[in-house]
Amino acid sequence: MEELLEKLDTYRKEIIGTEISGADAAEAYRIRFLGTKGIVKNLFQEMKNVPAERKKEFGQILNEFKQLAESKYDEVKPNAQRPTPNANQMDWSLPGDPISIGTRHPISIVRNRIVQIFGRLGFSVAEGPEIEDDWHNFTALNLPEDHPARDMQDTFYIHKNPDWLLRTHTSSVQARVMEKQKPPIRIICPGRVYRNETISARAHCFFTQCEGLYVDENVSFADLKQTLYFFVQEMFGKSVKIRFRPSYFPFTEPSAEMDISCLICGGSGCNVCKHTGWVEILGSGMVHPKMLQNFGIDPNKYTGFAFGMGVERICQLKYRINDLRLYSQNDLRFLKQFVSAT
Ligand code: 2NL
Repeated sequence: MEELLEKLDTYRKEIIGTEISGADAAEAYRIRFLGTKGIVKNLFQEMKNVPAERKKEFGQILNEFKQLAESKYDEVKPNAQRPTPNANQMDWSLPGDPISIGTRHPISIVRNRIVQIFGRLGFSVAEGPEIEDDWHNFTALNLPEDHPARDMQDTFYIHKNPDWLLRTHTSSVQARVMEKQKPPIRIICPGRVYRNETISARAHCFFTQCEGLYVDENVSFADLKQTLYFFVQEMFGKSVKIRFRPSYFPFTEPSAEMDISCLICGGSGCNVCKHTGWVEILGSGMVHPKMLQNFGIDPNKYTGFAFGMGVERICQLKYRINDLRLYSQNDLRFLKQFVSAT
């Protein structure tokens, strides 16, 4: 009997002292104390072992204990049981819960727009692997062994096999197309590329590139200029002007970087264009004859132009985004500002 009273005391302390949160904990409590094989049931079964003269006293104690156990459960029951809906009490005319369909990522919007503009000029989309081999990313593209882009500091290599790396540009896709397909080739290659960079507002270890390649007979620098001029007018508006500055890329000769007149100040000078009136948007040039040869394309018969642009950069100019990190932070306050059907 004394033993039973001690047990009861321990259980009482447990009931008062434990905090029950959530449906699972409430159900576990119910089974432990109030279930068909629970503590309360067991204690009532002990009744038969209690001496006759103390049965009344023990019965009272047990009843109080049962009430305590039940009242604790009543407190947490709302969490444990979902009310069963009663068809007569339901208001069927209430509107349903809205389904949020989200918005397209700004990089997707701009990439789709680039693809659409070049699509109208007869360019089709080509895609390839993000994990590349040295040949398609560097060697085939006329990037020699000692080129700084090949430095461990600039490129992510795969430890197990240093012949594999994360592509640093989508030129590797163009290399794969030229391997298989003969001219005319007119492709646009959007995709993610990787550089071993410290992340800041102006640099990231990955970005989205969009390269283009046109190889055929009689393709000239004039075609390159007019194609890219058409592109910026479609992307940024008819009033945009362009200019080319001589530059260097290992896979093109001659090479040029293209600027557009500043969208913010229209050319009169502001912070965005650093008071020059111009902002750089892409690199381009005539495909190096050596590269064509690498793929068995006769450079005496065929010529081509190529260009490459960072989609983040185009997006930055179009939507005035001042920090590259915003693109990959998944902050809804940023993402919700972009709405597009395509
Ligand atoms: C840039 C500059 C460029 C190319 C990419 C290319 C590809 C092949 C052959 C020749 Cl397969 N050229 N790509 C050419 C010039 C510039 O990109 O600033 N990109 C973000």
